[in-house]
Amino acid sequence: MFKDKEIEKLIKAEQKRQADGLEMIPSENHTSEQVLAAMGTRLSDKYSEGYPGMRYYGGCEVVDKVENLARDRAKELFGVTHANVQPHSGSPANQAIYYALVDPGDTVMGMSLYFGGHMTHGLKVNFSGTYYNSVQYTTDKEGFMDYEAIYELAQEHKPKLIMSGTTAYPRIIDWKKMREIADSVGAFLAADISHISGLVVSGDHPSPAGIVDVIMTTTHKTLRGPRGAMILANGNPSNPLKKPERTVENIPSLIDRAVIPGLQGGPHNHQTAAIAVALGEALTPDFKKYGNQVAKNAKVLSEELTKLGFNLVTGGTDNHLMVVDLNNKNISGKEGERALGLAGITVNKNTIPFDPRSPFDPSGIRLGTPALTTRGMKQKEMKQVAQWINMAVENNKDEKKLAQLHAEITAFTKDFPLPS
Ligand code: DSN
Repeated sequence: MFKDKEIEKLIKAEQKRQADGLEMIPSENHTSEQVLAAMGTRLSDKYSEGYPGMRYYGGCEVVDKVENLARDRAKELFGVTHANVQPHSGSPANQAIYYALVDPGDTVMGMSLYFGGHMTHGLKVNFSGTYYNSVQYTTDKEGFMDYEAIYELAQEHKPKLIMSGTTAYPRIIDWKKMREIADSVGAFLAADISHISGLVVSGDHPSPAGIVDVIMTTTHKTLRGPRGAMILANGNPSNPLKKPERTVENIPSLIDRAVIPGLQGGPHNHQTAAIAVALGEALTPDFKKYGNQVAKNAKVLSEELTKLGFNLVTGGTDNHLMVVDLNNKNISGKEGERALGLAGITVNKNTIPFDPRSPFDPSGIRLGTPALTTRGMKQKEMKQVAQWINMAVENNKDEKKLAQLHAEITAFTKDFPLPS
């Protein structure tokens, strides 16, 4: 495969690590071989700053078609009229939304990272909390979004942009309530659906399309594409040479100008092609079944973990993930992540609402079902996975026992290969 044996060895080692264990970080997934194949192509060699039909380089006639295909599929899938498929990933895509809609120093509002938001939603050490006056909302004590409290905070601070969306929230987001809050202060409303976009496609989570002003999603989580991101909106870009006013109608132009020349250089055309492939897959009935199964699996896993005495933030899940409070198990999130990792179950440590511990060693872990569902696991397997999670947590100091569990899990995974 590779002439570079050092890198070949590492690629094979990572492939084996994924195949021999259970990837349960809810933002991860396994793409199809078709998506992987599109990424390893000559499209990677091509520079094409600009947009289809308006490039700064020659030789873009083929990549124009690639990008248009990705844009058309994105529009069809999410029911919008404009798609920008060039953001290199989620954080740069959110940066483009800020750049397009607000000025440095303006007030912006988003969910605190420590309550399930994202660092680009206004964390003080992130650009979004440094260049903008960021106001952060939290959840209630049980971990549910508290729309009344968010409304009150908006009245107090009058943000110009509200970022709604989450990375560690196990429940449905009420886009209409967020719209009412944004309208009450005249703010732009953005939805970051990176975690749930696959569930939006399958109908397991309501779509924000037609409710919010602009949508951002990464392409590699439940959507199961390559790493990357898209920004979606309604309306059509206007004359690219004229600076648009900051209005809702102008969001397509504002976003396109923010991505390039505002923030990025050349699009990654191999990545765009792989996004087009993933979107093509997401348009099939099989993908809808996949999303439905992700949600069913998460529900069963959450019920089984609860039966085994685990405390789940909000008491369960409505989507693909759950946040488990390990306080009653007498281990920290960091220790939980380590023990599960040794058993071959990859999760990440995570804060719980009002966490008394530090984010570097918080009280909880975050886990989800997108990658296991891609491998064909269903409700029956989730019951077994819950048992393994429990055994790993119960035996977290016993390295021998954890190694035995890993061997057992590796044997089990042989019936659930990575996509081929
Ligand atoms: N890193 C992603 C996650 O794990 O949710 C968010 O960007």
